[in-house]
Amino acid sequence: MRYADLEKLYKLPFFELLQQARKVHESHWSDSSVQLCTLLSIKTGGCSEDCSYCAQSARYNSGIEAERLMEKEQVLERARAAKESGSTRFCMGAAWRGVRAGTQRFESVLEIVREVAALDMEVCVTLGELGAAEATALRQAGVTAYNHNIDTSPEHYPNIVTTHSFQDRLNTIRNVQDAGMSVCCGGILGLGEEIEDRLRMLEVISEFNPPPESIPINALMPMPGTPLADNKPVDAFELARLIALTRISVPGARVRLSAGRTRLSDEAQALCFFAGANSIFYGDKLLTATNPAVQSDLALLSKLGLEAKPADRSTPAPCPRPERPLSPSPK
Ligand code: SAM
Ligand code: DTB
Ligand code: SF4
Repeated sequence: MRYADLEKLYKLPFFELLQQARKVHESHWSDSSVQLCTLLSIKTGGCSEDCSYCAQSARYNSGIEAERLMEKEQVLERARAAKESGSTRFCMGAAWRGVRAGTQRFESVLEIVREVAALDMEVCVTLGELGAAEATALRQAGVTAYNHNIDTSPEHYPNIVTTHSFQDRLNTIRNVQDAGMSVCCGGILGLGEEIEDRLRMLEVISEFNPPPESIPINALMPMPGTPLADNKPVDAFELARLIALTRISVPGARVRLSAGRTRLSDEAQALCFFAGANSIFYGDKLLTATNPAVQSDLALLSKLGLEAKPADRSTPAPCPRPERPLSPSPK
């Protein structure tokens, strides 16, 4: 969707925007299902990158210590427990700049993926930068979706990260799409960005070809020791607005109400579901930060009459739209 159209929508009175989002939601999603995804950090901390929001960067004293890649059996235990608690997608994250085919650590990840896939869960990984060979190997091992966020606008990105570029992020996303995996790509609100940056981010994401299968919208969880530790909390109405815009601009994507739910009331979360969110991270922990308890999430879903979505490993990656490039169009 073009920037000008996003801007027009953004300027609508809140209830009008929500009404439009609701209409789009209802015409694309016949049920009231919510996708439950469980995160596990399989390799925590010590990351070479300088993402200024992240507790796992080795550059900041956030109190998160660098750990080694978890053992396969431990990961499987957590995946089985996640399945047991009703989760259908298991998302494994690693604090790496990227992975390279032929290395021991990449082989270990492939081995873990094969066994998690055998549990009949949707398997998502987020390992940083990928080349074509790595993307193909992950797909063959059983990964269904790859999470790689663009996080903010191309213009604001260099203020947030300097050790890799926005274009590097897009290149990885291209490799993921070419390998036939679904793309999970979203961003963070609260990075000191302007409204224009949020709209630009959505412009880029909504023009991906094929469109992303899921879009995580995170609200910054300020991490002590990071440059953004003192940023002010994201306003719940702003978050709901962005979710509504995401729903309208990518109608077929699962829009995930992601990091930052611990700061939201049940009512604010309900507003976000109404605006078009139909996916959450489920489980008491995100990667290093806390998430609402499973029991309180189940209670909230039940109060709202929302159901957990069943797993679907057969979900194909979204089909390409004809003739639309994956690159940010000029403003
Ligand atoms: N290293 C990989 C990468 O950068 O893609 C994967 C892990 S990284 C932690 C995954 C995403 O988590 C980031 O792109 C960002 O959107 C989100 N994230 C990280 N720290 C966050 C924070 N403090 N608050 C909100 N979202 C955060
Ligand atoms: C995403 O968009 N959010 C998740 C997942 N993808 C990997 C991560 C949120 C991390 C929140 C901060 C933490 O746990 O350290
Ligand atoms: Fe590393 Fe990812 Fe954190 Fe950036 S967001 S510092 S790449 S773990």
